[in-house]
Amino acid sequence: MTGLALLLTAPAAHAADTPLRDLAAAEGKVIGTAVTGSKLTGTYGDVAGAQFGSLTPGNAMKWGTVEPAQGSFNWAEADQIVAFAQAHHQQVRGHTLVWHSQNPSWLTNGSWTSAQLSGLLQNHISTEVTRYKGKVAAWDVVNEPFNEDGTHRSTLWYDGLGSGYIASALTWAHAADPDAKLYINDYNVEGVNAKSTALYNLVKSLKAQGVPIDGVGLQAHLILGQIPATLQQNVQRFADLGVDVAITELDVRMALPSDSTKLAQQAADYKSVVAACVAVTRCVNVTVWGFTDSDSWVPSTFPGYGAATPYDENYAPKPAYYGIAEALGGGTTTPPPTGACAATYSVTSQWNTGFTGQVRISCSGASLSSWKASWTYGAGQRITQAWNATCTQSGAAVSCVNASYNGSVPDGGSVTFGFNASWSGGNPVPTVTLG
Ligand code: 9MR
Repeated sequence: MTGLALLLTAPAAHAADTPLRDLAAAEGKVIGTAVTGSKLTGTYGDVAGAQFGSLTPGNAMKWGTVEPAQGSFNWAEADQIVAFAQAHHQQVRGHTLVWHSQNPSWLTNGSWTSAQLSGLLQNHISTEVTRYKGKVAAWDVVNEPFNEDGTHRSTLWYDGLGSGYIASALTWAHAADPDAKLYINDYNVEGVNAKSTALYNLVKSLKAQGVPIDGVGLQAHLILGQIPATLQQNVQRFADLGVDVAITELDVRMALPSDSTKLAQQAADYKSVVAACVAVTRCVNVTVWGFTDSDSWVPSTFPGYGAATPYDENYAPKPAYYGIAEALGGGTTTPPPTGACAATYSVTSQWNTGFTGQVRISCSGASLSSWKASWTYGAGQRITQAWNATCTQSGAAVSCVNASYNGSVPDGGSVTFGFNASWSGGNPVPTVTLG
């Protein structure tokens, strides 16, 4: 069997495009990604280093990671990420000092007086912030303090220390590194709603009390086609309080499987989020929560959902990557098609005067609703009969269009058609063009 595949589009990485970090810098912004330390080699490391100006350890700086047993510290992954960032002239966003989740069991299972709890928290914050003094540009000091209705979440910290734990944590962090920018970070606070208004009121009151608060982090774990309409307005109202704003954990999840329509919507969604940040001077950083679909929390947390990041699992940039680039002013970048459909021509049997041929049209990351496959015979071959397509031949030019029932080629699917033809002298394989 002889085969020839023709790629219609070029889905490969576009190395010549201006890196996102440079586009962002030209806008006075920083584009970042969450990373997993053990993966920072090979292509993952290359992309993380080249495209992003800021790294957030996805898990490496959480209390449960850094102090799994009381007084026994494990800084290995955090140190590695910080060293990588320094080598690549990147900022680090420290994540996170005070949270209700991913705490060590010795802490959560302990029974502490509020004085003990306060001492533990102060010690944790001082130890970690001091270790990375001058190396972490911004800390998510407090993570996810609110319920959806804007009341304080019941946590180890709130329950044991009252709402004042937030001001205390910020004050302790500031004492350990006065130059680090200190943030409160939460999810579902991207648009104007009860939760973001509670965060707004908290920041306003902390500012009024002189508590060191420099920024708010809007996580932005978003759903395809559901970017809050009030995002930019919300970013602006925080900026107007006199704090910086960062989009700290951006991803846009979709019901799987992805297809070209969803990927185009995702590109628009990423673009609109980044554009909202670009539009507000005090929005300083947009960080994606993992840059590749191979390193995302989404599929395991939301079964049936995924494809939430700007690169696919093989590190090829998706339309979302180009959506980000466009919002950062990379206007000359033309997003490539989301994938490719390929036509493979093969001779399945051949005898002294004739042969049977087949063309398979397969799509990956793209789809077709109708198709036409064309080629030119170079040695006088003539189609005599075709099935699953209507083929016409004029001179050497052959053109086959889909039958009424097989025009649609889904993303990840294929269709085939066959034909008989005559030949003499030679039967070279032609190049098939899809149109
Ligand atoms: O990406 C993190 C994932 O690897 C962890 O399993 C998960 C545990 O909750 O935490 C993820 O990161 C979270 C971040 O720290 C805070 N906001 C929500 C993120 C997604 O869960």
